Amino acid sequence: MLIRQAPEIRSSEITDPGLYFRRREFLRGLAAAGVTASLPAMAGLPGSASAATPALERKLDFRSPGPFATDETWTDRDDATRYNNFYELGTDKGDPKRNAHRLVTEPWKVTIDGEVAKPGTIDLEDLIRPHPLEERIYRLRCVEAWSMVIPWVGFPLGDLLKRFQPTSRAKYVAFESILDPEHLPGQRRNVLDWPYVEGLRIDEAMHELTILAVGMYGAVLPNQNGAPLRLVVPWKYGFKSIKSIVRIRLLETQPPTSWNISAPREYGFYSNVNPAVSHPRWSQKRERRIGEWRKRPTLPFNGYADRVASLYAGMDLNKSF
Ligand SMILES: Nc1nc2c(c(=O)[nH]1)N[C@H]1C(S)=C(S)[C@@H](COP(=O)(O)O)O[C@H]1N2
Ligand SMILES: [Mo]
Repeated sequence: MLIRQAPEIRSSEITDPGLYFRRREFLRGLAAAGVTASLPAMAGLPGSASAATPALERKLDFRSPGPFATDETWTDRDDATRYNNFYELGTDKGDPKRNAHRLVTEPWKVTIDGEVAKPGTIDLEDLIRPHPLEERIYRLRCVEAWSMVIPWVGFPLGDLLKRFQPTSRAKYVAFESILDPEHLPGQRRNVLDWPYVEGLRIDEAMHELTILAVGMYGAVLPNQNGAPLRLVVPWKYGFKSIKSIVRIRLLETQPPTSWNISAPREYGFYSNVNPAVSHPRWSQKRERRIGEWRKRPTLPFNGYADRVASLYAGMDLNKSF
């Protein structure tokens, strides 16, 4: 059962379907035509949240409850947007929020290529428009043994991939985050190889639980949470849920992933949440839900075993961690 904990949102405050992303497109058109002088005037229009409006106040229209929900208490929205991992914006948990304004998200294009019949580079707006948004209340379990419960707004990654028609050779999906060292302070240090890259096996990518998120808590994703487009794979450790995606490539062979490159003994390709496989430097048996003191047991596949364990039948998850 879904228990709504968001503050009541009056329907007049909700932008009509896709308005937010359509408006981004409209503004780009204006900018291209050199009509930028009219921009301030638009800021006051009802429903036309300006770029200056904080992301969390730009409401999205979505289906709720979506097909997958947990009745667990949602993590406090302020915690979920001020305690983040986003190394492009700094390595401390407070850095991503502090440096959020440095991430430039407009305009935003995504390239979908590799083993697909219809590769292309497409504006964010065109990428999202065909997909009805829905709410998915998922746990996010960081490998650092903390977790959150977040109401994401997004759509299944599989629906998007199908539009580009994967070929029969597409066995893996590689994701790439923005590379913009001029603006992103973390990318001027070599804490990781940039850009941040991640990957999934094709069946994981096509799985009904795997989504691309464009929002959280009923509103547009704040930059620190991976605006404008991020992956959410709820049965894997948080680092698989790559933020600010600019490229999705279908491949015949397993792609490299940032954390595996940086510390192969500690982070594998699969990275399924698994209390039975310890990180070399700490246990994964328990976790602290942000906002709580007591620790709770970590569940296999982060509690999604009934839906995903079959994907790994016959694999030794101690080796394929
Ligand atoms: N591009 C990029 N994506 C990323 C990261 C990152 O540093 N860069 N950190 C990952 C890690 S370790 C976690 S736990 C989640 C955190 O997501 P959140 O800040 O929205 O809770 O984002 C993941 N996605
Ligand atoms: Mo993480």
